[in-house]
Amino acid sequence: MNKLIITCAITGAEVTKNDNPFVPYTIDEMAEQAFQAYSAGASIIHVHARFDDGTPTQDQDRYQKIIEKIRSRCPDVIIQPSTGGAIGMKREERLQPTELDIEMATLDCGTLNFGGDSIFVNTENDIIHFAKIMKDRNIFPELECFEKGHIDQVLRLHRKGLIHAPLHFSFVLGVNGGMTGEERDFIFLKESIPKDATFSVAGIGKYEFPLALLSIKHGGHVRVGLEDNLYLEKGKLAEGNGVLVQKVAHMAASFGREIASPNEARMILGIGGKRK
Ligand code: KMH
Ligand code: ZN
Repeated sequence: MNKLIITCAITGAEVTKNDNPFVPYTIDEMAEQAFQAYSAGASIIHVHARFDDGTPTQDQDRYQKIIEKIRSRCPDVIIQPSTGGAIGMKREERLQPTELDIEMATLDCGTLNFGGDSIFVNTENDIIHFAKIMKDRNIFPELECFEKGHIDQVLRLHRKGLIHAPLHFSFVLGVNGGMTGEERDFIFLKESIPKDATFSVAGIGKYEFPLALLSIKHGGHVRVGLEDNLYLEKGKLAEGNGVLVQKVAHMAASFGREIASPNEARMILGIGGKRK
């Protein structure tokens, strides 16, 4: 089977140190968490910028500093900034990191409720705009789909020539407002994308490891990290991102699936050019 790409979503925009004291806010904390994840086998680091007090930001200078620091610790890793940012941020604010020298970013492919009164807004025009900016700037999009309708939206835009192959999906399942992450959901989504597309799964909360296991078995890729899940096992907080990645690496080993290095991940995804 193909090698496994592990992405680590080290911090997110919503979780806080009150939820888990290892959630990184400062630049040094982010670099340390990225390093631990990379050392455990992550080839992609999904990052949201935050200020030292934890406030999420899409500020370009802040991203630049975080990226430089992560690269100094993990020279070949793929850094994947978020263009989702935090709930309520506007298009241009969210797009700031795409002006930096990055090779990959998330592209959120539909609107959904996000708990309480929160709505994560990604209109069709937002998606088209984000896709065009990423294409123009040679940034490879990870197509974040929180339910099946988002996949259909991607495929419609792909047919119209507004989202380009290679298509790499991320099924983000278990958001309060999105699709659940049961086995039947996984199979349905996996069978809904083109045969030549690649995919990764990001299970929120309790779905993180069961979905990781399914994806390992079915030839998909896996995202874990404190953005998505705070626990190493039921009732036991994860002491950082490294242990979450390690758990997936062990699962992969038990299925005889090798872990991709960052440059192998670039090859698998079809991202042009090697870093380092
Ligand atoms: N923070 C969420 C509202 C992404 O990174 O592209 C959006 C999110 C998706 O985390
Ligand atoms: Zn994110």
